[in-house]
Amino acid sequence: MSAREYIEIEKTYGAHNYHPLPVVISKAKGVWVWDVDGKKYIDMLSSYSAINQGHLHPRIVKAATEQLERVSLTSRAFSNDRMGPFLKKLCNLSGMEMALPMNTGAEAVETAIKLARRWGYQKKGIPENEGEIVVCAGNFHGRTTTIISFSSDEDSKKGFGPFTPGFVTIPYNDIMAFEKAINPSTIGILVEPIQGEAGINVPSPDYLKELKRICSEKGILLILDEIQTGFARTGKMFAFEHEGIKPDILCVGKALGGGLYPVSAALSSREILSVFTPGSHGSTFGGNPLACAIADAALDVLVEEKLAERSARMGAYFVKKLEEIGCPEVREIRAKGLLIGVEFRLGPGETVRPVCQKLMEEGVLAKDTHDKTIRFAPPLTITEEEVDWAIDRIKKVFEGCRVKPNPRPATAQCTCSCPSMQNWR
Ligand code: IF1
Repeated sequence: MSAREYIEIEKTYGAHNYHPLPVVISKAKGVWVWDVDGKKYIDMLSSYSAINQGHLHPRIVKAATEQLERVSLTSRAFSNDRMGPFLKKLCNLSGMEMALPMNTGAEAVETAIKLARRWGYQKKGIPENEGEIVVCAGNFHGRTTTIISFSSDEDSKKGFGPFTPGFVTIPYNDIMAFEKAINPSTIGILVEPIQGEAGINVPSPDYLKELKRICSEKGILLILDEIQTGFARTGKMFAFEHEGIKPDILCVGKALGGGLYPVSAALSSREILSVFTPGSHGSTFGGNPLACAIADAALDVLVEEKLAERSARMGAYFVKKLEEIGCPEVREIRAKGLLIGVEFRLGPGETVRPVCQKLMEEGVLAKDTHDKTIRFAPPLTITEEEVDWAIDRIKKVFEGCRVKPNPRPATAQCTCSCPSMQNWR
């Protein structure tokens, strides 16, 4: 079948909840992917930082195939020989005392919300059902109904009400706003160390440290969502390490699964996690032996290949090369390690999708976030030569095309027939 035929079948039988670039990937290895016509591309998205170790890392694939010869799923009705050792490794790596394994990032965040609420009622003495969790405008924490209840992105929440109460929104990177929001019902704050989807928003240097100071003083919880920033993406194993603090609850996912399998977890102290008793929370696949074997190997790769140090080094190199392009259309480059956002000067209604389309034609797969920013987040295994390969093509596109207005149509100008598609993910 041709690429066009694959796209047609996908549009006929798949819901149109995405507007993907017209590329049909059939093979991947390391930082490279190939489409059905054999054309090679460099992956600058890493499935939103879920492929930090590179596509199909041999050690992680080996761990998966060996485990598939043994046992894949037992449920938590019984124990298995992979979960305990994996959770011990994850706790030691993050400095947290205990972990609750789940599957997707949203499930880890939902787990953290339930954990924080029950702690608020049982340990802090907040009256039942009156607890408040502070969140930040521009957040992205997943797509469940409770999580989108506190989203500030209309596309993510319109038409999905009624919404879950108990969340108070403040501006991101605003310490005074957090202090003002705190009241006797406040349980804590849920926040991303760097806001990914909002456009790679890197906060002030001491933001997390200040949040932690206030939470400690007030006896409330700092809940960090490191599902996108975790596992070496920002140049440290976890973004909170840049500020020398630790969260009370930590949500992780994406790259924990080594690009092979959905693996996530909510981590905390024994004291906080003690509010979960048998029957109070769970999941069919959470902590399954296949997930744990894969994640165990995924952690080993991060540590033994020193991917955090590599992310810091290659991120600095990548940003330097982007700055040297000197594209007048670029308003700002924001980065931490290999989490890089390039924001363009655009008029209202314009998007950078045409730039991403041209990058794709040159062999660079990247995605815009919130219309004006292109995210460059390659696998952390990327070499200097591979960055140079990408930069040569990025330079050609940035220099060659003035970012054309791409008015947000009442109906999509996309190739798909759905009228409601406003932007693409
Ligand atoms: C989509 C965005 C990124 C996340 C953070 C929790 C989750 C995510 C910080 C939930 C997931 C993914 C979801 C995917 C696109 C992508 C995304 F554009 F949606 F916002 F990365 F920025 N916390 N992010 O980034 O994890 O349940 O997906 O495993 O939904 O379109 P998940």
